[in-house]
Amino acid sequence: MELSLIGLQNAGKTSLVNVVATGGYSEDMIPTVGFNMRKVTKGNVTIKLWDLGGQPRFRSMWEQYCRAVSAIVYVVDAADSDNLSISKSELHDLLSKPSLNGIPLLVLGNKIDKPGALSKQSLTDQMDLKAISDREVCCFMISCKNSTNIDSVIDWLVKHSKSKSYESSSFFSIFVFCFFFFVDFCVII
Ligand SMILES: Nc1nc2c(ncn2[C@@H]2O[C@H](COP(=O)(O)OP(=O)(O)OP(=O)(O)O)[C@@H](O)[C@H]2O)c(=O)[nH]1
Ligand SMILES: [Mg+2]
Repeated sequence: MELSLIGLQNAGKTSLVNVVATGGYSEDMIPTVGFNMRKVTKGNVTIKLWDLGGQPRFRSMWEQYCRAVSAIVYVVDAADSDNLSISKSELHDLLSKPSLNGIPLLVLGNKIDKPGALSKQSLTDQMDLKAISDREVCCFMISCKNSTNIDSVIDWLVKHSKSKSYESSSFFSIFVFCFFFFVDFCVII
């Protein structure tokens, strides 16, 4: 499965990739220039993660990297109330693109270890997540620093990769069934 990680600069996207991939966390992070691609294997699922830069100059490429993915993961710094309204408008702008219609969305409120971090209810309200009705939306509050709720994030990602592969394998089975039915039919005739 392929996923895109987006959100404003400093939200903790690259930290999340590191925690999911290796469990490692560092305070000394270099802002992502452009994007990074990492492949992470969990059980029998391999996830290709596009970790995109969150600075304003990189936001115009978010849509392009979200088009073919199974899910969009949007990371928000839940302790940075000053930038919450920008984060909200960037998210809603992105989701208004017709090319991204219906792609499931996972919103992660990160840095809940910090004093003053929002609750899940406040984040849901302030990001206006209830207004998103054209796709599946899920929200978790996490801390990359303390590895809080990282297991729930991984479970969600694996579950969504399974439903995708299940869907494609069912389509494949139906196709094979129809093909042999048609061949039998021609032979009988
Ligand atoms: N307290 C705290 N700090 C965090 C947490 N996650 C990330 N950080 C810090 O936030 C800063 C930015 O993290 P990055 O992972 O580089 O953020 P980013 O979203 O990838 O930023 P860009 O690449 O510029 O878009 C770093 O100093 C991290 O150590 C967290 O859960 N708690
Ligand atoms: Mg980064």
